[in-house]
Amino acid sequence: MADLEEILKDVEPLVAQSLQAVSNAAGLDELDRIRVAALGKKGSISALMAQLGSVPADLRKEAGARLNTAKVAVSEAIEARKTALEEARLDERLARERVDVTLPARAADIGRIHPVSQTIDEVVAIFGQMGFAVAEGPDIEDDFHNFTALNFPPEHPARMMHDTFFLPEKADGTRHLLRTHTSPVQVRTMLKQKPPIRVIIPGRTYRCDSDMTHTPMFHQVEGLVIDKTTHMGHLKGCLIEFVKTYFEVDDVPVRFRPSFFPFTEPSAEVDIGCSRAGGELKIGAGADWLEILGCGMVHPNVLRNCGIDPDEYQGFAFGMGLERIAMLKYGIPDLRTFFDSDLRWLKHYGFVPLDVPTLSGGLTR
Ligand code: 2NL
Repeated sequence: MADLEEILKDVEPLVAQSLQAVSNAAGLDELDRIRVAALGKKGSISALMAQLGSVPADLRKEAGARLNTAKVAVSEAIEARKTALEEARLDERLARERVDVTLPARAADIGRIHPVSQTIDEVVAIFGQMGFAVAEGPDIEDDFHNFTALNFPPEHPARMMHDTFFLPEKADGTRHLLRTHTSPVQVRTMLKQKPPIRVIIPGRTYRCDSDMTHTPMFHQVEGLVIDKTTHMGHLKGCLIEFVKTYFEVDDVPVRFRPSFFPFTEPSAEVDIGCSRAGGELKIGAGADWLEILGCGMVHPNVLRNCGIDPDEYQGFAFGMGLERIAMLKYGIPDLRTFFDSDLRWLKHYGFVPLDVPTLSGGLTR
């Protein structure tokens, strides 16, 4: 009569040997070989199980239970070791592939921001800080929004064919046009929004003009402030603040020179001090003046045309050429190169995309 201990004498050493091998396993491959050697189809523990058939019936149940316990013990040890090895492998990989997300971005060749876009971003950052919102409107306009509402007299030369791009005439005799300034967006803003209003409008503008200093498409930024007591002092303070911040100079002389626009009264052009010593232009105190923008108090006719009562409200407006102020700040000598799509030019005068202009972080780095 076979006795139970006799049948199972090999089990304990086998389990001990397997557990030892498992805890010594240095890698997942080795661990898998140990699993196959013990629990695989031809494994040592599987071989013992296969002999259960020849165990006397009265001992078979107990022998089976003991063998199963052995199998579970080895199997659990393998699983635990596997988890530990996988975690160690993951930790090692995480350490090896660690990325320092606080490092500055590399100025890799991911393109450049065009100086016009950079200048728009800077202007928006400056006026944004002063509480201005950005407004946009269509490039294709009608006569009312581009001229009539802005107090242009019917025979004003700017309305002429040779200054304005007109679209083909429609059946009713009217024709659309490419906006000659961004002012129609201010007209639209006043028509749909109750004062107080504080907006700037950067955008494309079009004039039938092309020579050394003019391109048929160029960019403007205009600003508009309307409230009950807005006055010329606000206009001056606002624009002086802009000039100092934009050109990054504290002591820049600013001069307001009387001028004329149909849509403002009084009107002024703004000059800033500069020096041209040795052929190099420097913004700031110096012997020369440089015109940079036009401005004035919004004409009462314009307010009326836009549904605002000039006896209750008044405001100021200003406009400047973006390419011009970009050329002055960044020393770009030729306007027409802005629109050549020359990659070498863009590489030289463009800006790295991740250096977004902010007043706290600096407009330009
Ligand atoms: C310039 C001068 C200017 C304005 C633009 C404006 C707009 C409205 C009403 C009144 Cl809706 N004024 N805009 C005012 C003064 C000057 O631009 O030299 N731009 C390049």
